[in-house]
Amino acid sequence: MAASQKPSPVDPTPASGTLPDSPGTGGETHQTAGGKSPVLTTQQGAPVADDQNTLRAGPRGPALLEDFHFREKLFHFDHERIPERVVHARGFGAHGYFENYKPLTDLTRADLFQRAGEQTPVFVRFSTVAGNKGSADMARDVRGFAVKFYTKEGNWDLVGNNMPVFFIQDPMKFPDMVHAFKDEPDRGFPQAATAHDNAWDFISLTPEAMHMVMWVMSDRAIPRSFRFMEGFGVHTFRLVTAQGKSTYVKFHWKPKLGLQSVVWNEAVKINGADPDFHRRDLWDAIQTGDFPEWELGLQLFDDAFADEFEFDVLDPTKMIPEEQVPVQIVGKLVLNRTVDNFFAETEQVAFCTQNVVPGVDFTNDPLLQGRNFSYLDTQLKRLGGPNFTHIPINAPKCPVMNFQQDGHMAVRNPKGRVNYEPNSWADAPGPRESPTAGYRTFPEPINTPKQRVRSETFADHYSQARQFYVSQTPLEQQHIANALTFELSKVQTLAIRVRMVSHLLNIDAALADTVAKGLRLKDMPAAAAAAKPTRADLKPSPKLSIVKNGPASFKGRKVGALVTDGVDAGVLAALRKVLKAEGAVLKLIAPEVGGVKDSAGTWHDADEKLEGGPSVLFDAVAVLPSKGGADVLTQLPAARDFVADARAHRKFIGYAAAATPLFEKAGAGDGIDEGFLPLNKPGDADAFVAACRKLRFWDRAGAER
Ligand code: HDD
Repeated sequence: MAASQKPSPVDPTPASGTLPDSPGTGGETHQTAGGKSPVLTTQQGAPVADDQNTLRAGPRGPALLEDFHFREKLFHFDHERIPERVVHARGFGAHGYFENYKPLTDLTRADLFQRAGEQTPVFVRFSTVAGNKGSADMARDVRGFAVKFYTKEGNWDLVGNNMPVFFIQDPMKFPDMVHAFKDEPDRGFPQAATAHDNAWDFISLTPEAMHMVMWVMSDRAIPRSFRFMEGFGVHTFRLVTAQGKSTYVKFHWKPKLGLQSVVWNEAVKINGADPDFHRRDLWDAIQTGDFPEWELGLQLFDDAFADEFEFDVLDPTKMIPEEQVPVQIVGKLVLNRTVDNFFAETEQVAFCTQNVVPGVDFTNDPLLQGRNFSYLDTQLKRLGGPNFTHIPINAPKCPVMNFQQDGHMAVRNPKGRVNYEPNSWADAPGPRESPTAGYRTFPEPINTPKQRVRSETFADHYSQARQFYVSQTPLEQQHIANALTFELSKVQTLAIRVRMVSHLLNIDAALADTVAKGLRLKDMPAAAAAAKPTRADLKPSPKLSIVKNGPASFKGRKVGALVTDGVDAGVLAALRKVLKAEGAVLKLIAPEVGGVKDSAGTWHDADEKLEGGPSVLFDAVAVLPSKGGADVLTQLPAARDFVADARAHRKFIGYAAAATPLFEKAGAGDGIDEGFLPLNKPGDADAFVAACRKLRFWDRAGAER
């Protein structure tokens, strides 16, 4: 059987396509139940005759060691797993491009920013931090927002988060922080949660964490979708021009669809109803052509600003309010392609903060400097050797020319005799460095003693925590207090709870009071000793609130319509039409997954059976039973929960008049407020969808569940 050039069915990276095709089995096919299939082979390409039975001595005899197909199959299976990331293990990636709006030649020589309209391929991986690979998406946690730009002058990795600050100032503390946050070592739980003693013990002994704590206890830590959250490069970086001029920069990603989060009770229920909520959302959006977009924003400043700013721009626990240094939009990021293979791309992608390109440089932020060591180091363990840059998802899309060679799994091997420089091989000397085209580090003068110290300028731990808190709407402040109360209520050691409240007193007295009451502390502790007093004069920054920075439309959001047989055909059609025009999605939820027949006798397949499609999975709901259908729904606990949760989570609820008995049964009967909108005739759909643009009816009376 002759080998052919066609790719074999096991070609690991069809999309990236930089690996040589495996020879396969000559493209021979077999007729099978599912149509024509290529012939199954071993990894060595030998065709397989029987993949159902091991080779054995007689039908009931022992297995034979000679069975190379079985041994190879099991050997490969036994080695399928690679170590999961020590943090950010659970992630989801997608391909896309970055489009530069205008030349930034005055700011940076980075090639991707030189020409208007130029598109640079990117791969983005979103993640949670603490949970393992199989944990649920909606954990209260920071979200990773890592972007790999495949530029013409090498890969640039902007490895950010959805929060602009971090817990610690010095990378020496990173292993302690991560140990404390993850599951406790003796018991192996809790999973993907900081609501336990070790986490809060560490936090309460680390005052520099207080600003980040405010962010993580806010609704930023339970985003509705990756598509509706911001991203931040966190550290101050440098942009450097061809002439060597440096400008400080903070990188921002702004979601085109505005910000949105869920409420905590929803988050808890989403984790049960759909642990893959975020990855499914991103997958569905890209697969249906609703490509998520973010704009890249730059906060630019110079040494003069850095000197006069209230905080040290090298301190990663501080941010620069947008009101102080506006964010300038310079380009957009579009995610338009899901991966072909999760392992090959999302799992094997290796982000390294040290991956910068000419025109982008580091600053002396100590955390950034520490990260530059850690990321390269971790890939060696995770991906098994120094050649992880040969894996297609990590390989630059520009020429790679150097004399590094060999090592495990070397795929990109140079030809010829020369593997060093300088050399005197005139005919093929190989690559040489270029002082003009090459990367040049910004020559920042350094004249300072070597020492292990924390800069005095990093000492104010509470002022920006307060600024974040006072920038929130009252409802968002309540959510922060609730989150702190919940997390600390899971802490079994009273002294830790008390210590945390003593820090909160330095942030906001009312917040400390609410949490202390929520925990029922017998006595209010004294405020924690602070190296610097909290500044109450920092102006609130409206950009820090999610509610104040919501979307302009209901685009990209989902309505779950609970329907029964006899649902009004005209209303359903109108709702579908108006939502489509808005760029939103309608999902039908029915008592049975098969679907329902509408009032005109038309059949509609259901997207979810009621029990599998609770209202927590949607941004707004419509409750559209027929009269007879309402009698059925009132008997179903899941229908009552559907309504009760939607109401408690302050969602907009469109409803047919026939739904009223269900509302009563769900305990929502006398609470029909302006967030409930009638959907009795086709013309009602416009008003309902217009209301949904506000996302939630925050004014609804009564506490959230
Ligand atoms: Fe980190 C992964 C973001 C501080 C060490 N980090 C990782 C990822 C993101 C971040 C998004 C996942 C990348 C992916 O999807 O593969 N990390 C941050 C941010 C930080 C930060 C925004 C602070 C500003 N990290 C940080 C410190 C250290 C690390 C201080 C160590 C000194 N981070 C790692 C790591 C990881 C990682 C251990 C785990 C897997 C990986 O790198 O590739 O090296």
